[in-house]
Amino acid sequence: MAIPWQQEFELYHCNESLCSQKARLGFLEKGLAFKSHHIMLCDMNADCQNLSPEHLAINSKGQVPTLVHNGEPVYDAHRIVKHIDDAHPKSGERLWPTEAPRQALADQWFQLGMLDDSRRLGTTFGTAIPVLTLPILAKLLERQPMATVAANMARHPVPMRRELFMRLREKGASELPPEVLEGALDSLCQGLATANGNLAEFGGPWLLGDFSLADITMMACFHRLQDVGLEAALQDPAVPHLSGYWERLQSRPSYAEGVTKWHDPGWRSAIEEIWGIVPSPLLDDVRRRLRTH
Ligand SMILES: N[C@@H](CCC(=O)N[C@@H](CS)C(=O)NCC(=O)O)C(=O)O
Repeated sequence: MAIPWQQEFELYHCNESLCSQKARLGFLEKGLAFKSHHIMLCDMNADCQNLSPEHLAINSKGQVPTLVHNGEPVYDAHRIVKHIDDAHPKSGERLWPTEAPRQALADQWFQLGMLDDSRRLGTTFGTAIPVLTLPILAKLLERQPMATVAANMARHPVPMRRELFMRLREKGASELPPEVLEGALDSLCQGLATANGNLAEFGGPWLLGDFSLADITMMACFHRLQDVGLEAALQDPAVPHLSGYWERLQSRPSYAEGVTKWHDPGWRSAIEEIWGIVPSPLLDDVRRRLRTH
């Protein structure tokens, strides 16, 4: 189905969405321009642009990001980044490794880091990060009247998300089944230990030696760990390669341009209200688990 378009690349994305950050980082690292369509999400703000009929015609799940490439939609952040890399291999960074052994590892991170509805929340690195974000979403939903959230969620096309967001609005994030949080903390630590191992194996400076899509995944995920008060886990002696790596990621121009420039005042004030400047109460647990991986 062709979607109306004006520029080669048009990106439907949301400022603080982790998957949107990855897509924007991909464009910045490739040095490619895109026409921006900013879509406010129903779990962040009562505007709820992701569930408008116009947006559902572009993404039937009501999710961001969607890339429209010459009128053809491409879904899922990692697929979007790989797609633009394949379309313009010579522009900017080559984001998909060219040699077979690194390709296999890039593919592992592609799967492991993805926010994928077909996997249970918290069972992979990519689905663990959103679990840790639930307190922020609960705070943002709490600021919307119950009736508004109920009316918006009634038209959410993905039952799992509809139920999750309603539950967050009604009960907050603390009602999460304990095994989901347990699983998420374990998957997070497993992912951090693997990343630390990759940096040791290839000698850096990037996850697989040269900069790649896997680093884009990490940049967005580490930024989110900072949002949820768990950034100190990246300084833990059990994962000694991560702190320098995180500094290098933050010093790339794409980080400011694709991530921090898009900070949302509502999101930022929710973080302040929940954690302030203190680390998350989960930090000790994360540090303990890092030692066992
Ligand atoms: N598999 C998709 C997941 C996209 C996704 O879940 N996006 C979130 C924001 S990070 C979203 O649109 N949430 C709003 C909703 O589900 O209503 C990807 O990797 O891009």
